[in-house]
Amino acid sequence: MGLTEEELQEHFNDENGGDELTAKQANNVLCTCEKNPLPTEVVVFFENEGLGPGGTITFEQFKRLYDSIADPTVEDLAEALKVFDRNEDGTIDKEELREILLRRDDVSSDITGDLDDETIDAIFNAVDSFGDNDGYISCTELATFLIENKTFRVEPSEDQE
Ligand SMILES: [Ca+2]
Ligand SMILES: [Ca+2]
Repeated sequence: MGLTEEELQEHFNDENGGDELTAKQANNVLCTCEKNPLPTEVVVFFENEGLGPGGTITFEQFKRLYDSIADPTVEDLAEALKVFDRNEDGTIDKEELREILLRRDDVSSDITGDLDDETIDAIFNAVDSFGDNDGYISCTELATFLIENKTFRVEPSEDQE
């Protein structure tokens, strides 16, 4: 496991001609390198680098991203998700959840634009009922949900199964 720096650089260059990569492109390269990150891990890395949606990373940053991807435990991911608890109240409210989902899905799919309130409500309730159903989402509940439902996709205006 693990590629040499030369191999990494080659994969990096293949994606965008050696230029900086968006979150989606970085995710593509990670998958090529058989890292298979949770989309949320890439989003958290970009956020911690001070990069919002549309931000791009250099090869140096990509190397650090590559090294940071490692099948996170619930505890690891919950800790990382705290960066999105914008008002630091210990819970992820619907607006905070919306931002995470939008950026995550921008990484893993071609969803763009807004998520309507009904979609956010449905996902919020799904995450909470996956946990303790107390009307709030903790970082731990969200991390558990994202790890247990790796293939979970936001599908606006689709009925829940
Ligand atoms: Ca919060
Ligand atoms: Ca809860």
